[in-house]
Amino acid sequence: MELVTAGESHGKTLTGIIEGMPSNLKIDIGQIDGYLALRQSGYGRGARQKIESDKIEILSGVRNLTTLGSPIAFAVINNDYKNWRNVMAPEGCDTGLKTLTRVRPGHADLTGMIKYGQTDARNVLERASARETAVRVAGGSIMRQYLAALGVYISGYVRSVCGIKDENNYRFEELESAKSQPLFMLDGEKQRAAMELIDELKKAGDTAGGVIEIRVKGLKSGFGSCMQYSAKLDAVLCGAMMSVQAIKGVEVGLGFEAANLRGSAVHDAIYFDKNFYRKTNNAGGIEGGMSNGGEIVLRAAMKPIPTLMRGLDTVDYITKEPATAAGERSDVAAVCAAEIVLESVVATALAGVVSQRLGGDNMDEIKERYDRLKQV
Ligand code: EPS
Repeated sequence: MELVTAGESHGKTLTGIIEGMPSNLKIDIGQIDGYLALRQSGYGRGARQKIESDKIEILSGVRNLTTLGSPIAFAVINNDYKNWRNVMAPEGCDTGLKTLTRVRPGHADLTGMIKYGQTDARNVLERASARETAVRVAGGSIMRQYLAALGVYISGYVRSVCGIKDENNYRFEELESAKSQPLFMLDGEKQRAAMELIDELKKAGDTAGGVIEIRVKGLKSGFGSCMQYSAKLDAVLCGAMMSVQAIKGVEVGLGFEAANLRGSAVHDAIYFDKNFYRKTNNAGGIEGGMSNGGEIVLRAAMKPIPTLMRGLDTVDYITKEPATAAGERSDVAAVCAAEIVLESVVATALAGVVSQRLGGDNMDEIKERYDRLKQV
């Protein structure tokens, strides 16, 4: 099962197609729209979010709120297109408008212009923009409903913003309450400090990143593979997270911290009492490239957004003269958006892994196969 996306940031619409979704999955459109709204929320977002009000429009593959087993096509309309028609229209427009040549450090602008043979970074940045994540959230929310039908749930929260860190550990059931917080943080004091910092950065025309933790509960053991490198579950999930705009680092379980500790302090000892069990989950639910039945714990580091209102030093692509990088409007921080996007891409990647192992054409068949799996 996979998701393909298309669409430019200020184009007509973002679209997605899911291939391989089985039939008879009930679709909750309200829930999908809920995640789309959450992706637009969060302290530190910029002016664009006041223009957009993202909703999914399902175009095919679903009848009477139930999947048919055919490809599911869907769209998220860009409200801003009406203001950009004369810049972006596929049928003809003025490509001399809204050109960008003062290439922004940290963006796709410079390398993309050379690679795609462009003299205007607009032709690159429109697709590289994180606006594309709206349709990944829409698709990921459908994938999430497939996983939930099997009892697999995904949640997460923001762990740090620009170095202000929450060092606490939380139970899975506590995570969902983060979504009603302004920065999706669970430590109120740290969140207040982070909001103050965002206010300061906004005044200074600067930006912030952060660390996001994503957890998966209820996945049975044995998903992924120790037999072929490309099928390792950690490789698949981390690859999906790294595909999100602005993500520069990922870890599983103890992650980078494991490198500082001895083996005896890292590996989760195995016990038996009717079933196998562990007292710790430093592995983050994945051993040997396979889920081990424990909760999956993933973290991702988001770099500060590279469009700064104050503009960084750069060079104009055409004149080759020193310049200040372009910056019309920008988010100061988009860590909440990234949290929802990361949950969504993990859902999509995991649904792919699950469907590869279970196969099946309709949901009853798939649930039966999942229930029969031999467990650790
Ligand atoms: C983005 C720039 C901003 C962000 C955008 C990502 O858009 P604009 O150039 O229209 O002001 O708001 O993100 C979204 C529109 C979104 O929905 O997340 C960029 O350059 O990546």
